[in-house]
Amino acid sequence: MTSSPVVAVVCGSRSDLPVLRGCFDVLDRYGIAWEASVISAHRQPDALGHYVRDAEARGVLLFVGAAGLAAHLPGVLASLTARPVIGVPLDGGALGGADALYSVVQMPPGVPVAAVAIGSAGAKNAAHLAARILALSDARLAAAVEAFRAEQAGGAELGVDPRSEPGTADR
Ligand code: AIR
Repeated sequence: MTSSPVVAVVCGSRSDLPVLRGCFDVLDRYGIAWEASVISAHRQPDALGHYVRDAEARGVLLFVGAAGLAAHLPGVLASLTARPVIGVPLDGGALGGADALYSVVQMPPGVPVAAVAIGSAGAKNAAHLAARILALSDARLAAAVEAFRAEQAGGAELGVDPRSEPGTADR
């Protein structure tokens, strides 16, 4: 990325990075400059505080926090910054991501986190939501969001024959 990042994606472990691929791809598609870091709110709490202050000073406008298990990273990010925080709960353990979802979504009043779906759908939607938030003050991005919506709306298929779809015969 050549321009200064406006979205900072932070995840709790290197093991989270593969599922975040969709987030980075969507940010790229919108032409949003982003940076990614691995900082655990539990394992590296001091580093997280330093990072958020530095990122804000460099012009980051919005944070995405992604973690599994007891996923406190988005909430701690929201405690450290007044900028919008989107939280992505990840499926990383015995509870199938429900543990992370509850950890991300059940924030106390006054410390908001915009929680998205568990896993890769949420990772992609974190980027789409970031684009919509940033588009409020960015005409180029607003046009890109509308272009995506139009493209997606063009995907409707009328009169499909479900019997010709592979893998549906035994359901
Ligand atoms: N995690 C790391 N620190 C705090 C939390 N909640 C999460 C990571 C990852 C999971 O714990 O976000 O989803 C397992 O991390 P690891 O490093 O053991 O693979």
